[in-house]
Amino acid sequence: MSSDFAFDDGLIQAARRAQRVVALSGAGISAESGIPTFRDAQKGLWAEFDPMELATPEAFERNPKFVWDWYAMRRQEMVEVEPNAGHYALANWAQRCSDFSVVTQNVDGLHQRAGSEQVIELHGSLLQVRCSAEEHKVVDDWLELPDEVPRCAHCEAYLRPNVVWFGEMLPMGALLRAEEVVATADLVLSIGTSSLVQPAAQLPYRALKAGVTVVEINPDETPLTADATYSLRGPAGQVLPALLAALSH
Ligand code: BV8
Repeated sequence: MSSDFAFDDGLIQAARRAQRVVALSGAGISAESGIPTFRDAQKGLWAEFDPMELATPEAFERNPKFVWDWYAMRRQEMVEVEPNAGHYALANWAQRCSDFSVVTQNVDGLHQRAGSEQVIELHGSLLQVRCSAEEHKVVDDWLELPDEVPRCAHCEAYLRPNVVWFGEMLPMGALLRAEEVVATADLVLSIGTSSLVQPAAQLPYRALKAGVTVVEINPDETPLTADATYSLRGPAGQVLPALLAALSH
């Protein structure tokens, strides 16, 4: 595949040798699948609301139906989108490594649909719903009601999306595992994230501190750009397939 990306030889050598690879991904890797990032304008009913305000326990407390419907709309959106070349490139890259982990901030499940097997979801999953009162009680099916939020069949509390809201702790197991894999990797890719949301934004710095090569892939600069070992300015759906192709030349 011809590509107009000329990769630094040092990057190609490091990526060719890397057997333990970690891909950290943010909303930007799903942008080319048509899913708006949190920085893009929201659509419809929620257009004038900042997602950072909506993705909070306070918003759900204040207006559970409004927040529930925002997630129901985003879940519905998932039915119509597909993984893109960036997701597939990561799934293919894993074939040439002994250990390839995806650590994602995304809740859209597209890495799994593209065939990635080791996926750590730091912020939960849009496709899952749980009881708002019983912490880890994921509910497989529920009845969508026109005028109210579905309730837990067990305890009658509202159901809620099984995602991590702002101000909520990340699932500890996922975070610990993510910290472990980045610190013991040969190569870390930071793809499509504004590197602003904590504690996910700390992960590339853990890798750098452990002497691991960190490659950022983003059309824009981010707070990580100055510190990354390499920073590639471009969309993940083009850069990742081109980088993977360059490894097999
Ligand atoms: C916690 C699930 C602590 C929900 C998400 C003040 C008040 C309150 C909290 C805080 C505060 N200051 C700091 C905090 C902590 C807060 C935080 O980091 N805030 C920041 C923003 C200031 N973090 C938290 O609250 C976390 N929890 O800290 O708990 C705690 C301690 C003790 C006890 C209790 C609690 C929880 C954070 C998780 C929030 N949930 N998602 C849902 O999805 O609805 S985060 C959500 O927003 C996304 O998952 C994503 O991670 C994040 C950012 O979204 P986007 O901007 O859309 O995406 P991203 O940042 O990845 O940017 C897109 C990038 O892609 C851009 O750079 C763009 O250039 C690039 N791009 C675009 N196109 C492409 C591309 N790249 C490649 N290819 C392309 N084609």
